[in-house]
Amino acid sequence: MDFPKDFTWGAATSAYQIEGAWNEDGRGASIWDTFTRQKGRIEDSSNGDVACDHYHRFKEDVSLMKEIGVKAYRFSVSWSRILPLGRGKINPKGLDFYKRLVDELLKNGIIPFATLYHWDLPQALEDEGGWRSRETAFAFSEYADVLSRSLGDRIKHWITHNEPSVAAFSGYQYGDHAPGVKDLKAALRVSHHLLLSHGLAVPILKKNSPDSEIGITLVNIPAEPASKSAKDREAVRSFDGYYNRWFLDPLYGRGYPEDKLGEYIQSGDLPEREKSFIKKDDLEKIASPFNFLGINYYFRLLIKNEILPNGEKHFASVPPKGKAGYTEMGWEVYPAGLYNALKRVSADYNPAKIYITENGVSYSDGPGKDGKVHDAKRIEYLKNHFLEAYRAFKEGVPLKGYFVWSLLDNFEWAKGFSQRFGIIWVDYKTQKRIIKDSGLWYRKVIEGEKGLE
Ligand code: IFM
Repeated sequence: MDFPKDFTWGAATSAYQIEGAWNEDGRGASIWDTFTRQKGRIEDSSNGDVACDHYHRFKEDVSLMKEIGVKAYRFSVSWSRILPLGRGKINPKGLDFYKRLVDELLKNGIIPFATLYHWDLPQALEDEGGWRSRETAFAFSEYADVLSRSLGDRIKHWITHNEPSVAAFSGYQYGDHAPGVKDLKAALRVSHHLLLSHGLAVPILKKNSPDSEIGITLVNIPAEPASKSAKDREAVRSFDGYYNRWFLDPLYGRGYPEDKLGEYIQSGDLPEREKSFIKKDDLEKIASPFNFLGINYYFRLLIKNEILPNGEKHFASVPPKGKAGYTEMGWEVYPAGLYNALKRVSADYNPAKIYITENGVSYSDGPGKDGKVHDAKRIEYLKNHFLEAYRAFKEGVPLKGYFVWSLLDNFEWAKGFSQRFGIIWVDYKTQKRIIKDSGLWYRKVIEGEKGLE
């Protein structure tokens, strides 16, 4: 591997998953505070009230980043720390926390990449309809304005949204994420308002932070047909339209994919075009030019065609044939999928810059008798994914950086604390941190030591 010297090796986290301090210094409630308190929502009945207590320990965490040698840190901002009710009254203590965090990063030579929305909508906005309401997109642009006016001098890399597909579909179609709604109609509305909010925020961020770069992060799920049949290939296209093209196409100025629009209008999941919540000019706003595309990659899916009892054509995922490795999330380990995702996005949409804004793995290895964490499987996983990213880079994909998910073990949403993605171990009782072997190995990769592959 011979990435250029300025390649941005980083690590990523998000606010609700690590910060804790859920009711301190004027922070308002978010939908995850509500959701985690509902019975049966979270596998181990935990919540992010304390999590990694990063709010109080951010200096220690920055010093660990420095020890690992990451060049950049991707974190998210808690909207309800800044605007406790989602809009209107600003909470200066919330802004102050992120100023202190960013100053600490800069002091240590670490580039901050700030994500505005990583799923923690202020509960006050949810009470007014949340992302189902168009007004939330405008509240988001107010939040982007407040944040970038205050931190635009220090932060030069902004990411509007993290994985809007997950926010829309897990939050509103499957209901396994906050706010726990199960309704495809709602999810499609939400996806549009998320994209619209991105489009509204881009010019605001540009204005308030003029020499910065702005992007959006999408999780890419490369799909492959389960067989060679035409039906399975058609099902792959349908899945890809649902999960990938639905977001990529409008961001890159193509509007929503016609095949999916037609399908949803026919099934009644989208209103007829003239009555639609997709208003004139929205698509132009969504396609507002931005600087980089963030790609998160975890797994591919093998897709087969399925006819539902009501005759509707559908897709389903099937397990791969033969022996496959799985992570503790139950996801197939498939490094070539990262290469495929990068090549495909690059060929079809031609983004000027791509960052892998998340990739990593959940394995629960903890401290051994020697007090160290020997997570050899994570090293193997990362190594193989780095190599696939490098393969794509060598073939011309404009890959500028790679953020490992995650810096710290943390609160894994519906799975609570049962999953550990960190390159740093966190003991949730004592809040002690230990850099895992993978973190020490990552340092060598970043330093450019030869022979690691
Ligand atoms: O922990 C999540 C993160 O918040 C978003 N991307 C996937 C990760 C692993 O599930």
